[in-house]
Amino acid sequence: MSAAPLRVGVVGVGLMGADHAERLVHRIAGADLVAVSDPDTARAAELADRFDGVRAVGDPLDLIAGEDVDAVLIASPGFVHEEQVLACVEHGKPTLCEKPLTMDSESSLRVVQAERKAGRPLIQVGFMRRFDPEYAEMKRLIDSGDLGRILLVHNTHRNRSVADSFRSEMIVRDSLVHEVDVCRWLFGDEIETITVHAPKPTGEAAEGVLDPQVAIFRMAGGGMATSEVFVNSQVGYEVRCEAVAERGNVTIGLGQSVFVRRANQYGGRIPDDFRDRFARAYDAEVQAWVDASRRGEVAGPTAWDGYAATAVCTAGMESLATGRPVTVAMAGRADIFGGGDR
Ligand code: ISE
Repeated sequence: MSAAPLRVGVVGVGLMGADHAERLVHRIAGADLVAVSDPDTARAAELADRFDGVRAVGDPLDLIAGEDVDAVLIASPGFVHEEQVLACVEHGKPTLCEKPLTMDSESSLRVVQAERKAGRPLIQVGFMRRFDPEYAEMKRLIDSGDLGRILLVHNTHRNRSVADSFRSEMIVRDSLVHEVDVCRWLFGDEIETITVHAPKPTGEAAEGVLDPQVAIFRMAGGGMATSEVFVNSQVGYEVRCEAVAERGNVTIGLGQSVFVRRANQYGGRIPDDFRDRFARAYDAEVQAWVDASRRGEVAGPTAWDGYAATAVCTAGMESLATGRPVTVAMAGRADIFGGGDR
């Protein structure tokens, strides 16, 4: 492990990027935040001013090339990820890229190929749920084999509300992508076919947006999963997952806050959004990235995981549009890695 702290630049300082910047400064060991970048230069400058020794950079590609930047955390919108991740790879910089890796499977494959050509793993994809203590325990139990083989997974994913610009296909590409990764990870298997159904939409969604949606995955090894994604539920942030195995089942996300009784009512708190619900997961994810980067390694979800998830979502967006099951088209792993493990 390098003795010097990892000098990190954050690209994109919207909700998630600003949250990661705070995290890097206040909660992550072995890292120094040195630069931030955003098309909204005033927002980047305002964030940089909050910390000592952090510069605001106009062009994200300048930040990525910066000699004072060892590693890059990309929290910009998905449509600029390909260019930014490829620039990181070109400069040989370890990168933590928020999901989705890119907008479609072809561009994600280009990223996998570029990393392969660079000759060493550099990319971690921000599927933070793998670092959540509840999901991690669920995975441990499933992998222990004590409950037998995993047969089914049922996911629920609800946001209180989203901006009107969050369209139907984004529910697949930006939200359901988490369930795609969770299912690949829990089953240890690829998703072969995806079907996305939409009931009559809620009146709380923007005009023309199909919300909620229900996706069905068929895993290559015969498992199945269902996922409800409802991004304008009006309630709060609710993520639940139940894995059904041959001799038992595991549920996470039932809520762990204190239980209060008051004025003839009882109940606990529902988190506001993902930064709140998954705060510990984000901390663990970024710490794992910093530690691995200082060792010259990559931890957690890889560029291949990002590509596989994008390939499933590309098929999912087609299913949403056509109403039919769509077979996921993916390059063979061996064609890219020649039988190697990454
Ligand atoms: C957002 O981008 C996230 O990644 C959240 O985890 C997810 O719940 C939300 O639906 C997405 O828009």
